[in-house]
Amino acid sequence: MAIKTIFIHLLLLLSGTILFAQQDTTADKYKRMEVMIPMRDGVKLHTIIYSPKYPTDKLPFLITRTPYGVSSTRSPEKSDYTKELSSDGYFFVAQDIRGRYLSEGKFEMTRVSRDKKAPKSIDEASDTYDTIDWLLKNIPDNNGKAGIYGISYDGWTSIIAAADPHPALKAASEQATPSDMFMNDDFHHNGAFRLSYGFEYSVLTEAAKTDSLYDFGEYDTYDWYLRLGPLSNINKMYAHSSLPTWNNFIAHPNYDAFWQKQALAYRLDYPRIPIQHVGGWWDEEDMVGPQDVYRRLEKRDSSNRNFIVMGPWLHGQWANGTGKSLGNIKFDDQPTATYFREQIQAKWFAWYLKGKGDGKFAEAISFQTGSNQWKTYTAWPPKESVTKNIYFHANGKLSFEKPTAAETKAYDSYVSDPAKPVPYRVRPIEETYGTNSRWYYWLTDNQRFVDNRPDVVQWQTDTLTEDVTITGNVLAKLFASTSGTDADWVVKLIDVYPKFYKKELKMSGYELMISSDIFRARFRNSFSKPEPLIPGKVEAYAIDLHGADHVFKKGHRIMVQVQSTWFPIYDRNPQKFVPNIYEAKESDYQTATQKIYHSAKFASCIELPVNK
Ligand code: PG9
Repeated sequence: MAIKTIFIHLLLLLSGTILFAQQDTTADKYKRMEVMIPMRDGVKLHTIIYSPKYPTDKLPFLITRTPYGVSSTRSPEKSDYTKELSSDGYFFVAQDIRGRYLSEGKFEMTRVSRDKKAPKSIDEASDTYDTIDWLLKNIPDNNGKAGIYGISYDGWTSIIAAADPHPALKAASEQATPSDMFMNDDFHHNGAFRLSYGFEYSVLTEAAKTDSLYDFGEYDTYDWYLRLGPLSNINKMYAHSSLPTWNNFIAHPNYDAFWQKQALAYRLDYPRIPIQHVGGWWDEEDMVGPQDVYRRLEKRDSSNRNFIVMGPWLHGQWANGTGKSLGNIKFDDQPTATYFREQIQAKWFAWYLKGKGDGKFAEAISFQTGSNQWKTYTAWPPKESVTKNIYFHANGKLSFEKPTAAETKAYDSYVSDPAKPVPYRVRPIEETYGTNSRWYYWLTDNQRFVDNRPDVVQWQTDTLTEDVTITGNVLAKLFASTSGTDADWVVKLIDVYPKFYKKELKMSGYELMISSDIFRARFRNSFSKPEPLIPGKVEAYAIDLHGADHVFKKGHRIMVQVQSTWFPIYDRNPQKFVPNIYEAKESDYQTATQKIYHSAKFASCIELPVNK
């Protein structure tokens, strides 16, 4: 250890800042130090720092900030996520954010921006700023640069740090950040409430300072949530108003200032530093966040600092293992996650923090599913893609031809019953983060499990005679009516494998969701001011199904399914308009007859970004 380092460690030990410095006894190339770093308001944040034992050069910091506890952070060379980076040499810094695990202060879910006029005010950006300031001054042999990275909540802390960066922060890799908790990520999609996730995540982070699971007392939580009845029973029977995030769901049923101020659209102006957005095509939690933030920042990226990487992954899958498959889906033996870590993430930080490499990064890198190939694009969505509508028809047909039928009879109809909601995935529906939970890969479940339910309608093409490639954004344009005064519309775009799939027999007829989402009809005119529907009136809905890069192969078929419940990931819509669904009564929940139109006038379709 250099004399300067010993001296500084001694000072830190005496000041009580260092909690623990590892004895230099192992064969690891990194040594560990545990410190409490003071923030501007006096709160101290618990931080682990791994430094190379034998640095050959001055090194940058790579920081991650998390609510999930850093004490168990392993030496960077022992974790898949950082192994490749570790061989390059960085100071790896992992910090418990305010109020979580061993950090002082109060946790606040996706804390809003501070009031900059108050000098001691704090937010996650100022906490990152103060951390970097401290590191630069107290960790010797640094090169004066820092990068920040992380997945999901840690991706969100990364992008927030980049929104208001310390001058030494030179690059951020936000991975699966949420961007808007009302519109498209963990807690709601288009205003529809993510019940099981919202409740279980509130318990996870707010029942204690460390992660907690709710004890449901049964494995299949579908039954538990159905027995729950109206949402108000969560506080009445279980949470007793003890979970701030749950209480906020009830207090803010619409897209009001509470949600708007948290949204990244409100907090980001232009890319102030280079930012890499990383997401998964089957991310069950924050699939939209990286796509949404990339798109917004791209509009004001005059210095070419904004980049996107999308892979065939579930939430954070790129951090571990090889990424050769996901659920039942295989990627022709390609180690997609390893490729990301070695060829994309490591090169990104090596360039921006050390000047190593050629600094040439593609604007958009995507693992195209179906063809199972990495692709690069000069823009996202690529300019070459052209919009083509694929239309719903009578007798369950789907085709590129526009329907010609008269509107009065041209619809498919089903009865949606909130007492018998469609399960969102194959039961048993284990607790989200519970033992053996299949939550992580449910978006790749075979949708055949619902295709004979009377409350799911579907349309499909004939067997494709040539490949259909879609690269870009998918949009559902639905013409629908209901006998009720509120409704949910769930739309799924599905790749149907051949009936006899010789390459892998168990995949024969598999119905793989490529894009999907839900829309709560009360918000059709405004997400801030819900309005009742008029029973029987046909309304037009444009439902964003987000990005995809997929080849529907020759021999497959394209299918669309529509339904009005997706339970318990989404709460049941009472189907009768009430001012606040979180306060609905049991008697408000009613059956409704839904009609999806496919006439010349009301030509429901999916807008596909077809790429030759
Ligand atoms: N999806 C999780 C989350 C991020 C931000 C806020 C709330 C939840 C996560 O995996 O961290």
